[in-house]
Amino acid sequence: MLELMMLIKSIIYTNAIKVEKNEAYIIVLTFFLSCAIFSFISWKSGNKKKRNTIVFYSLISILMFANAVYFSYFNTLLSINVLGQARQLNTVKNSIKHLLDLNKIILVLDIPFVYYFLNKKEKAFGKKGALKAEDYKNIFKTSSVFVLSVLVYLFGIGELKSVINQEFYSHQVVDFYHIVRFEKTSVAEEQTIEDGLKKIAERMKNEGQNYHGIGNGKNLIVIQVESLANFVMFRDYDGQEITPNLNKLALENDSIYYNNYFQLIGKGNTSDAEFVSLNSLYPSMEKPTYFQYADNKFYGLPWLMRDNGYTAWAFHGYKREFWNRDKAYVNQGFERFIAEDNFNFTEEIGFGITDKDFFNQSMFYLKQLDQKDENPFYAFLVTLTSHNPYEMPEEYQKINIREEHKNTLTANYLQAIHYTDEAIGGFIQSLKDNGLYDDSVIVIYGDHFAINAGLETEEEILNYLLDKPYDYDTMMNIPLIIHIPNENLGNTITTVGSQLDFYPTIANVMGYENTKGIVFGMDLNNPTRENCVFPQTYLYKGSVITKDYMFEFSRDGVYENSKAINRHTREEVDINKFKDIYQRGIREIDLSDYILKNNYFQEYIK
Ligand code: GP9
Ligand code: MN
Repeated sequence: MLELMMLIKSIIYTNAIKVEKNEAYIIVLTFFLSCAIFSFISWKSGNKKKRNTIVFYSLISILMFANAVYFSYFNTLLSINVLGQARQLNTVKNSIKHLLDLNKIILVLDIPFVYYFLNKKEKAFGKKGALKAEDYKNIFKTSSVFVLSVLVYLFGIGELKSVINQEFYSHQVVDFYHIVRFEKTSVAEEQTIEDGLKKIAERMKNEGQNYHGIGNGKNLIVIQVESLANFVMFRDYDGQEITPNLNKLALENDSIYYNNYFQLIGKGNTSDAEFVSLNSLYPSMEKPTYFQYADNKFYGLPWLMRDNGYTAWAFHGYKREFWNRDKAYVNQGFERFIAEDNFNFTEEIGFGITDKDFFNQSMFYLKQLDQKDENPFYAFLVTLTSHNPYEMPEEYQKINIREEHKNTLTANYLQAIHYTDEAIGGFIQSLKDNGLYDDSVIVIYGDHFAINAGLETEEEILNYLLDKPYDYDTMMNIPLIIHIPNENLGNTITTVGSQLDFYPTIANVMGYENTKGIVFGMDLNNPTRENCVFPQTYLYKGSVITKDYMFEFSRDGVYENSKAINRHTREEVDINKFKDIYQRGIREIDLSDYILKNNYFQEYIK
């Protein structure tokens, strides 16, 4: 009976994790593996048979459910590594009601019934008629033979890798293997890595004069905005401008606006957006980078600014230890972290302190920072209110939403980001009122997407709002604005870039050269190569976004099953022309990972 339930669950599960190829093989394999595992438990458990069976059954049902929910948010399967960070999975926790549907709930709904049934069965059949250890042994043997035959067959037809990467049980094994495997680089490999890193370091030498040093000597105020997606920029909903303050700022004559700019985060959401922007390194894909590499040495933007006389402070109105910021910020180079405990709440929305409170009270600390010494300062502010699920109190819902769009995540988001936009407008005014505006470079960008692509509930409103399909390239597109009061800039940059390019771009605007670290990004104002984005979350590692194309590396790990589209016409294109760039992406990510794994800058920065 349980095997049959597993068959049904396997069908629901493969559907939930959007298996596109080999679905039938995957389902059959899960079924035979379930038969083998359950008969093995019954055969070996003696009088603990019932307990062991129900415990195992519940465990795998919950794991399937967790994977299905996780997948609908992150478009990838859960890893044991991430389970260790469960406390940080706030995004999923808060938006869970938008991710749940009956199909997923069914995966765990039957556990009490199964428990009841197993109890009843034991009483009804008593000793008589029940299967004996010998029977279970036979079922185990038969199903194991089936499992092996299916595996051999899949190997024969060349589909083994695709199936193993997606099938429920084998995914757990593959995941576990990746975590425990012991990797030692050989001397020859070390040499190629060193050569690779040397090439990356060489391409950093950029004599680009576009906007070079225009912010030199000024304060640097960077605002990383929670869930600020680019699709709301210059967009209105039934004639109501969603982000009027940001739009105005982006188009001003003293601003540069980057409209082809992308997120590049790993498992650490907001904190990875910070990490990648500050360091121009790829995020870790094992754990949130701030946790995994809190003790590493870095030479990111805060260090560069400090080496040039600046004082660097970070501001965020949430718990100090969240995302391990309190520890990670030390090696990131921040000298002080103004966190939740430094603010007073006048009201609370969503996560906690409102953006308006945050900005208003940050002004007090900014003045302190300004008066600290003669030198300019670098302030890094991370906002909070426009966080998923974007539920704003009635009085802050300023956008009139049509009846049919009400209560969608997107409609909520429009209200929340509209509020944050107003808060940013207020902050800029207050910089003027407090005499800090003219001497500051103000930089604003989004930490990551707001609405996950592929949510059925959001389709209607997004179609209404946008003029093209809401795919991953729209989802991951975030705005970047560099505003330097009284400079004659007035430019929109369409060069493709990502958070990886933030540090070299800002460093050149501020006029400081990074001579100590290695950065993987490029100064977007002085392109030296055709830039592209190599995402690893939402799209799998190996995927690429270029000026004209989006190459989605297949989720089953097989290149031939990948997909590519023209970003302008949305038409499918031949995947073969992406082979080189796909390999380059993996290579760059691995080189960056080498830096993290080996605490590379420890030796490099003296
Ligand atoms: C919490 C805030 C939100 O400190 O940065 O983080 P997120 O859930 O978006 O990663
Ligand atoms: Mn965030």
